[in-house]
Amino acid sequence: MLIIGIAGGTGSGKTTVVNQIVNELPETEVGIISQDSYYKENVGMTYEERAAINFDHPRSIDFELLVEHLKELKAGNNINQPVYSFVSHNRTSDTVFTHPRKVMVVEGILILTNPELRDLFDVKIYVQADPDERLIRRLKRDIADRGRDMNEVLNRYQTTLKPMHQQFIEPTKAFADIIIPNDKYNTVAIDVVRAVINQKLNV
Ligand code: UZR
Ligand code: MG
Repeated sequence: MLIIGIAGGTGSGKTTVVNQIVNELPETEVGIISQDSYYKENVGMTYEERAAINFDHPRSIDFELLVEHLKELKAGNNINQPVYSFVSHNRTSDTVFTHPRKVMVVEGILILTNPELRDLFDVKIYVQADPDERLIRRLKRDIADRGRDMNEVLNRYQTTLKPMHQQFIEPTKAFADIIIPNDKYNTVAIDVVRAVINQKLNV
């Protein structure tokens, strides 16, 4: 199994890069796991308390479970992935039955902050985008898809997203094997990653 970790700040375009990498690959050979599914379960908290959680700090992620699940997949076992709700800010009672695949892609803002997880990745990728581009994308997405308003997004960006990015996310670029610029000139970087994957799939 080839495990690829893809990190990068919020709005850097991780999802787009993941899609660019996996499109053209046979669906049966590739699985995608999102860090978003592994936010910790917030037991005994009110909605207001949960909404106030710093979701951009490494301690908000259940890395223990994510590491355990990846090890299970690597050993050839199936897992039940948790399902997280951004609306209630909590883990739901649903799970997603997930099979091991030849290539597993793990994506999320904080996935390169955890040493155990880093050790499990065969290839570590960081998606690089300018902060203003990231803010623009985050603003558009949170307003269109997550029911937030402009003030809320801008406040959160200044008070939480930006400092957490500088403290925890940006420094993990140093762990990356490949840094992918998220713009129209990234085709070479994407091709390199695809070549690594194809080599693995052909053996
Ligand atoms: P990406 N997030 C939420 O908005 N609500 C939640 O319940 C859990 C997470 C956000 C989180 C982070 N921050 O910036 C973002 N907040 O999801 C990461 N607030 O997702 O990598 O797609 O930007
Ligand atoms: Mg995303």
